[in-house]
Amino acid sequence: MAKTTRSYIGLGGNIGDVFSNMQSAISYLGSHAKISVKALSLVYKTPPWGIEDQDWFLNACAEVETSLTAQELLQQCLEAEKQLNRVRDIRWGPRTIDLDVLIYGNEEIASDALNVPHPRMHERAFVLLPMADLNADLILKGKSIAEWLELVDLTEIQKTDLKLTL
Ligand code: A4P
Ligand code: MG
Repeated sequence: MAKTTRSYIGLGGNIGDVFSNMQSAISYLGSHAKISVKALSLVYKTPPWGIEDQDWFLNACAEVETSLTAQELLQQCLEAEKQLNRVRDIRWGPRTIDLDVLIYGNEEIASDALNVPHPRMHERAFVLLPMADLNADLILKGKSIAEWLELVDLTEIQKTDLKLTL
């Protein structure tokens, strides 16, 4: 592979067999010649954030190395969602699978189409906890993932026994 960038992808969903959808999304990304999936977090069961009147989510994160640009990587994530029959209707609403590009190297990009680091990740326990499995020392907005994690409410989140595979 040419010069690669380390990136972190957040996976979440609350409709249907979310674990199977997460695994399929990871396989889809990993099958791309320019994406190598390096590590996977544990899978967590998390209370819905934003719109609370919906089922609980499963959440996880993946560490990848890629020679794609951030925009191309997002495109692959959106393609994976499409393959898994994601229907977009309600913002923050129920979904079969949601893939977010959380971090792309040290790049800071702020546009509607692509915003990295993901603007809300540091305040979301369902992102920080799986991110800490992969890289608790990673610095985001001046604090490590471990430090951000101390500032959020983890009481309701449950670790599952589900194991994603590379
Ligand atoms: N977009 C911009 N930046 C990015 C990025 N870094 N990664 C654009 C991915 N997409 C990005 O996304 C809409 C558009 O955002 C994309 O087409 C892309 O061009 P979307 O996935 O259709 O919208 P969304 O996910 O409904 O909205 P948003 O604001 O991304 O929501 P979040 O922040 O992803 O929250 N509760 C729990 N417990 N667990 C969850 O996983 N997820 C959400 C969704 C709400 N509550 C949750 C969870
Ligand atoms: Mg999203």
